[in-house]
Amino acid sequence: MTQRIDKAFIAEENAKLAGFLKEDYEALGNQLARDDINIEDITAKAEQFQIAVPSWGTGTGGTRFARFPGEGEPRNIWEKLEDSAVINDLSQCTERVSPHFPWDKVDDFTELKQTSDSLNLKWDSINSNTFQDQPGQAHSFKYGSLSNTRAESRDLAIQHNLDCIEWGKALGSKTLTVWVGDGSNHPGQQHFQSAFERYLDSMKQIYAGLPSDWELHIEHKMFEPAFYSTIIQDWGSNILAAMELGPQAKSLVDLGHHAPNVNIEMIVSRLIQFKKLGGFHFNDSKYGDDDLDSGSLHPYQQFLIFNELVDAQYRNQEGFGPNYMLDQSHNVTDPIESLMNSAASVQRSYVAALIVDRKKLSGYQQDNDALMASNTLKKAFTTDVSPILEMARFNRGGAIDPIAVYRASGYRAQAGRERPNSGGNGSGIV
Ligand code: PSV
Ligand code: MN
Ligand code: MN
Repeated sequence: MTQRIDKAFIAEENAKLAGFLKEDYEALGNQLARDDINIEDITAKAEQFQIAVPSWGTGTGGTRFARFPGEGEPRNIWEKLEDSAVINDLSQCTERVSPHFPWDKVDDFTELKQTSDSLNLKWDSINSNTFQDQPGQAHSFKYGSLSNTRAESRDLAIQHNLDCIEWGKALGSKTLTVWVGDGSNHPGQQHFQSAFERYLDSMKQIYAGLPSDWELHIEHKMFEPAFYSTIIQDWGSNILAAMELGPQAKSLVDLGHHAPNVNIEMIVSRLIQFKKLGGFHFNDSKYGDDDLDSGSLHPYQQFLIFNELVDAQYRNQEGFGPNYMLDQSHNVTDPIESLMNSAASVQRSYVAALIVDRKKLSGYQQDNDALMASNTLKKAFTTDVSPILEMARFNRGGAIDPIAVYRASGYRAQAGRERPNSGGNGSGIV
């Protein structure tokens, strides 16, 4: 097993920065105190924040043109867990891993659960995969899975999702996330209503197999792989499906799955209002489903989403408690570094949203003072909350500077030696 990063080593590296952190934390504490914000309260909340890592994100991603494998990539779910443990040891906010079946090949789920326990990791939402055929598959998903015109293909897709629930039970998960690429590439290829009816009928069968304490998350995406129409193309179709299925069905928002310029934070607000916000796949994008690192392009959008989330949290909105997860593809960076950076970026948006002066904001909204309302949000967004994030990690035994500690540890080079024949991320994406 690839050597974990030693706790003593993390402590040694932290000792080099602890003095500076104390100074910066004090300065920020004084600044926040002017607005009656107690920095310790915010840090305590930051320490509670968790965002799941996708198992497939630990391998190098790629595009349909090429993939450039990185050194020492994990070759299987066990090695993906090792890398996930390193991410969590340093970041202290990623204790859950979200698996993708059958990309993650598992014979013995009890053994897998024991391994994750030993690494202090838990399991987040189970992702099913009916968007590609597996070797030897009896009935193809070429023309769709849950909405296929042929019952044999639909039944296979339904059964796979029911299997995912069983595997998830063994791992202690409580959520199934269903994303399908079903759709059409040519006008006229598909009868929109009949296809949606078939999809709903299949989803009802999956919903019927859901344990009472589970949720079923439906993920929408505008296009790709279908380039003319997609069955669950936006949050409208998504919430319709979730409402049709019942209270355990909710919508999942992947930030890269909307039309350009769509107001995602407003979609989030609507879903919250109707108790249908299931969770998130965080990433960033410039053109489409780019799966770039979270907050690397649109940190303000990410903050505005958290502004809605924190607002709902403070209002104790009924039925509110979404799953947070990263869903990214790392083509040119070390996936461990990108995932640590991204988790911290999302956590930063959360913390910045916590320091929004909500009383003032509400007053400005009431008085239609657009400029001051906007400035209230901007003030929180532009406050550098880094010392809070650093202190939260430090207090929990993580790294003040996760990337620096990771690089100094030599973990990647060691993984390269121990995983000589890596070169596949097991995701099937090339
Ligand atoms: C589809 O683009 C998606 O966002 C879904 O969440 C899949 O499970 C994942 O990407 C696969 O990378
Ligand atoms: Mn996604
Ligand atoms: Mn996607």
